[in-house]
Amino acid sequence: MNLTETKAWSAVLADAESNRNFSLRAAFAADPDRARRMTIEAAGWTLDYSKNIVDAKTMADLRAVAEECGLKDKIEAMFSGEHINETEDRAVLHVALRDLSGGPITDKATGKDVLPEVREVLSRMEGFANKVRSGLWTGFSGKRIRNVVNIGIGGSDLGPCMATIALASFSQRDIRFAFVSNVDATHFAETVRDMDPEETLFIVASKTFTTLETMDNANTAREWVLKRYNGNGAAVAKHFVAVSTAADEVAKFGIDTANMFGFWNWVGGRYSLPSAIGLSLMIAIGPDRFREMLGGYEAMDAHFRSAPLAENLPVTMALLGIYYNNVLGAQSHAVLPYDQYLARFPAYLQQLDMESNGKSVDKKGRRVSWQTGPIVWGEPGTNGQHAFYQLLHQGTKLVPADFIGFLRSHNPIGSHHVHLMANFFAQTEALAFGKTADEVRAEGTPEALVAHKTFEGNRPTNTLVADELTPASFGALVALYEHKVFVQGALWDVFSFDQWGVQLGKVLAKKIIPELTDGRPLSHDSSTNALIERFRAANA
Ligand code: G6Q
Repeated sequence: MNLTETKAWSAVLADAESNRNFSLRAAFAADPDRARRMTIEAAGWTLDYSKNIVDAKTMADLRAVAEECGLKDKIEAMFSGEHINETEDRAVLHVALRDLSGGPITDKATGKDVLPEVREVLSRMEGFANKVRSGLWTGFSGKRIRNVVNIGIGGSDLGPCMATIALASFSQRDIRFAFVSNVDATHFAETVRDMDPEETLFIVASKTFTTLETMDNANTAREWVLKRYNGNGAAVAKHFVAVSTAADEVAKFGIDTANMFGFWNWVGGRYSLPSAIGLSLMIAIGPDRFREMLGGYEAMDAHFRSAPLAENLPVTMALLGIYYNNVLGAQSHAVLPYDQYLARFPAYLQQLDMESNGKSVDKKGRRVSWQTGPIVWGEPGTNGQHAFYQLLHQGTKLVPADFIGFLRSHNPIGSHHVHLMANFFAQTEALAFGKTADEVRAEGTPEALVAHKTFEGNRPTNTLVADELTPASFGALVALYEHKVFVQGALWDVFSFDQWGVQLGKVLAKKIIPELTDGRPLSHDSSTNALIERFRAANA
């Protein structure tokens, strides 16, 4: 059942109708307790959702929609290993990757408890990470590893890249961490420019080990290393390890499968950070911190699974998003972290959310008549303020936004953190309450400027706060968004764990590759033909 088929959906639509003139100023004035009532906590995070343009009745009706859609059962189906990724016939068990204490968790198809293997890989990763960190693992010529370069793309890049930046204050600083993803050789060339191959360890991260971009970059990296060792292939084993599910392909590349860290087909790429895909992160922050991160994930998982809908953080954020997306017509959702360490978090969420819920057919394959996933975007505060916030405050678009901040800074220098957080608090206040024309006039503003200086307010925001950015709070934050995406996909009745939409372009590119390098006749449309001809001419 999708959200529009529920009985409660008409109540939600009626709420929106009767709340057409909803005013956050009026709502806060009428209820001094609003902020307290609309604040919930879990796994070290506080969500204040009081600055959303909803009242208690709308929230209750949205929760009723979730109940009717069978959300609780769907959550249980995921946690209990059912094959909810039906189009790929797979279980969806990323929650097993961070189940440090419980279990068993059974993949329903195989009847096998997946946790023993999860724990075995985790401990092999720990052994390896410790060797690299301590200098026990060296390059082929005996030099200490100073650079760790993860080669991967999509889910095999965005998670570890984002997380290594996010947790940089916990990382071992005498090793440099870099991420090469783009098939554009510039990415590889510029990344390794100042690196010594003898001091560089490549982690080739690819679930399938056949991805074009990753294999191109891995092959180029192998040539770069071998050039230093005069073509001695024995060097590969010391400078390359793999994270993959495909042992044969890994061996073919020349990597010793003893240095391969596996994961499983029930881990989706964009959900794979807490698997072996996080190896680069584990080398950066160390196994203990990595486990703390898994603990943060696990705490949010437990909250998501057991908390009543009204107190459930991921569910609440998901329902608010649905209200804006499906009722009020918002097309996008902004994520605005007020912490430089989370600079890549919006990019990470773009994949998590848009690849999961950017679908236009329901689970039965019928074209949806309701909106599905929003466009997710954002930049760290305060940079965004000096760029696109103009549109947030005075534009014609409804852009719900999540403001994410920390009470304490890892870099408590001068007044920076006070200035940062003052802006953090000021922005949601300004967006919610605006500034009326009368208030503008009262400042003596000439009448011709009043309209320009007026802020209508009622621009909805969530505020998410934790004490400090730690591995645990970070893990909980990622899990929060994973589960938010899950809830939305469940109510939109789409398959959130496949990504067929990325296939067509890949297949066409494979066809075009030889066409760019030989003179074979072209049979595309006139636009594509002409563009290919131009490339041929320029490279003749
Ligand atoms: C994520 C997607 C996708 C995938 C990449 C890399 O959910 O499946 O982004 O992670 O295409 O795939 P490989 O790990 O197989 O190279």
